[in-house]
Order: sequence, then structure tokens, then C-alpha cells
Amino acid sequence: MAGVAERSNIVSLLNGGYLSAAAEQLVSYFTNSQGTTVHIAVLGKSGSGKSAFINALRGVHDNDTGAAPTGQKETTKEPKMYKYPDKDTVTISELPGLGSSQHLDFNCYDFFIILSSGRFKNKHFLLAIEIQKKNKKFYFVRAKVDRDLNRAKRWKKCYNENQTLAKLRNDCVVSLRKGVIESPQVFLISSWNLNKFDFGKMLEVLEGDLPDLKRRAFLLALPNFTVSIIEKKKAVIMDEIWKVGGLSAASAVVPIPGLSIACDITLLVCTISSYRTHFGLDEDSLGRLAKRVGKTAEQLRSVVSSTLGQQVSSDIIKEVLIKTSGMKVLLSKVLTYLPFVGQVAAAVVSYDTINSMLNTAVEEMAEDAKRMLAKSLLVE
Ligand SMILES: Nc1nc2c(ncn2[C@@H]2O[C@H](COP(=O)(O)OP(=O)(O)OP(=O)(O)O)[C@@H](O)[C@H]2O)c(=O)[nH]1
Ligand SMILES: [Mg+2]
Repeated sequence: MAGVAERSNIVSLLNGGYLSAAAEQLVSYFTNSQGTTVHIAVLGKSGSGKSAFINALRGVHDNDTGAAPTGQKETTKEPKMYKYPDKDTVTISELPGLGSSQHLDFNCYDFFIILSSGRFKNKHFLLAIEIQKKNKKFYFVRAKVDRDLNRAKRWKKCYNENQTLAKLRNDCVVSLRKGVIESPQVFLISSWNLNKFDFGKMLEVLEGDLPDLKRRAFLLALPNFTVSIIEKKKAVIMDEIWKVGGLSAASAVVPIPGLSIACDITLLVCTISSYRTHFGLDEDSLGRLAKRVGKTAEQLRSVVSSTLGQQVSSDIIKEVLIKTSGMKVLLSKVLTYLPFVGQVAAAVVSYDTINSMLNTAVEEMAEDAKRMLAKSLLVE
């Protein structure tokens, strides 16, 4: 994300009419941010729940096409990489086994998740030490805690959920510490119930530990698991709006090398469509969520009320621009009658109008996403 100095530099170039120079810097930012990737490794012994966890993290149902296969029998014998649906920027690799770290290329990954669903083993500890030695971050996930709780319920006379969870957590922390790993990050998770236990907390820690551009990529790839994730996505996107406005205004006046979409309306259609995907409002994301939570896409779509959250097209964007702009009559004529409408529109529509339209669109889509999250959690 651009720093204050970078931002004021670009804005003064835009205001001074040095559109070409401003555009060059903006294109470089977008190229960097869109090319930034995050690679996550998930390690654990066979059957520990790696595939189910990876599916959960990607927001796909175990039965979806493209889901990591899960099962009682050993299913993943070779390392396998999964991408986020519709996003190439974040990958999660399932790395079977615990004892073969000598073959592991530590530099390929941004961080490691060691997953265990049973007793803590010395192999977990050795792997953690190995990762730490390579100056990489690792997180310990104690999976299938729903199963542990069910067992405890069955066996213990005076069952207490919080005490059972605290004991599970403490066992992992103590085993990991052993005097070498000072403050291990331990999360208790059930891939079958993401709204309970530490799943939300784990996401906060993972994204918080990443450097800026990687954090952006990770956040925007994540499904809307929590209100906090939605708010953070909104903040990241809001921080970029002025850049899109600048690029849009500049691209109408000067040709920008390296920017294939030199027409501003096309740029806006692409940008707003990507916002829709980031907020999970596009048809594919909606379908995946519906399957995951056992609702219909129709039920979820019913809470999406913003114009651009419902649909994005150049005509709709022009209408919204007309509404947002003060020059209602003139602009609507220009937009409706003139050919090469994209080029003309940006010459007429000010940088402020584009910014204001994008801000409103993002505000409204974030609210749509929150309503959809609430709807998905609702038992009907
Ligand atoms: N109760 C419960 N079962 C789970 C959970 N996660 C996974 N399972 C089940 O545990 C079994 C193994 O899960 P997988 O995700 O296939 O485990 P894996 O580590 O990928 O296994 P391999 O690929 O064979 O190494 C499957 O039957 C899953 O349905 C969970 O959170 N709770
Ligand atoms: Mg597997």
C-alpha cells in the first residue's frame, strides 16, 4: 500500500497535469500489487484433516469440484497445491507426512501450518524447530476439536467445554515450548464448524503477520468468514480508490504503456467487478457459499441491495456516474449520444466523481457482504 509521501507525490503530479508521470507510478503500483503472491504450506500426518482444513480455508465444500479430496483412507500421498477459486495470488500446498522435511524447500513458502488431530508428537516439535531455524513462521493447528469435545462429553462425568479446550491448548503450547519455542501460536479448529473455536482468530493472526502487499493478497482472497475480514477488505480497497480514480482520469487523456485497458469505463467495469468478487457477491462466490452453508444462492442474493453489488456493466456504471455527478444533464447527454463514450466520459467526469462513486460502491458492497454473512449464519 502506498505510503503518505508516495500518495502526495502522485496526487501532486495529477493536480499539476503531469498525468503521464502519475499514471506510470500508478501502473507500477497495480502491477506490483497484482503480482504479489502468498504461498502457504500445510503439513501433518495422514488423516489429520489437512485437506478438510484447506477446503475450509478456501471456502469450498468438501464435495465441490476442485476441492482437496478428503477421506478415511490415506488420500494425499504427494504434495499438492491448491489455489483460491478465481484468485491466482494465494496458494495452499498440502504436504503429506511429518518426517521428510529434508525435501522441503522452505523458501517456497511464506508460512507453515503444522496440523495435528491427535496426540502431540515429537515429530511436530522437530518440524517446528526446523521451520524456526529457517527463519520462517509456523502456526500450530489442533484440528478436529469437535471430535475431542464429543469424546470428552462421552467420557467425563462433569464435562466442561471451556476446560476441555483450555487443556487441549495447554498441552500443545507446553509441548511446543520445551524451552526453545518461546511463544508458539496454537489454534484449536474444527473444519466442520468454522464459526466456533479459533478459526477467526487464526485468520486475524495470519493476515496480521504478513507484510503489506502479501497481506492485501491474502485478505482479498479470503472468503468473508467474519465481519472483521469484510471490514479489513474494505479498508484495503478504500486505500486504493484514489489510485483507480487517478488512473482512470489519466488514461482518458494520455496513452499508458503497459496498461491494456486504456479506456476508463472498461477500467471501471474491471475494477468494480473485482470489488464484487472480493466481497463474494459474484455468482461463483455466491454459489460456493450457498453450498457450504446449505442455503440456496437465491436466499443469499436476496440480501444484496446495492446497484453495483447486484450487477456490473458499463451502462450501469454510466448511470451511477450520472447520479454521482453534479453535471447531470450535460453528462447524461455526453454519455448517451457520443461515440467512443469511454474516452469522452472520463474527460468530462472528474477525478472526484469517480472517487466518490467508487467509495460509495465499496461502502455499499461491504454492507451487502455483511448482510450475506449474517444470512448465511442464520438458521431458518
Ligand atoms: N470430526 C471432524 N472430522 C474431520 C475434520 N476435518 C477432517 N475430518 C475428517 O477426517 C478424515 C481425514 O481428513 P482429511 O482432510 O482427508 O485428512 P488429510 O490429512 O488430508 O489426510 P491424507 O490426505 O490422507 O493425508 C476425513 O474423514 C474427514 O472428513 C473436523 O474438523 N472434524
Ligand atoms: Mg489430504
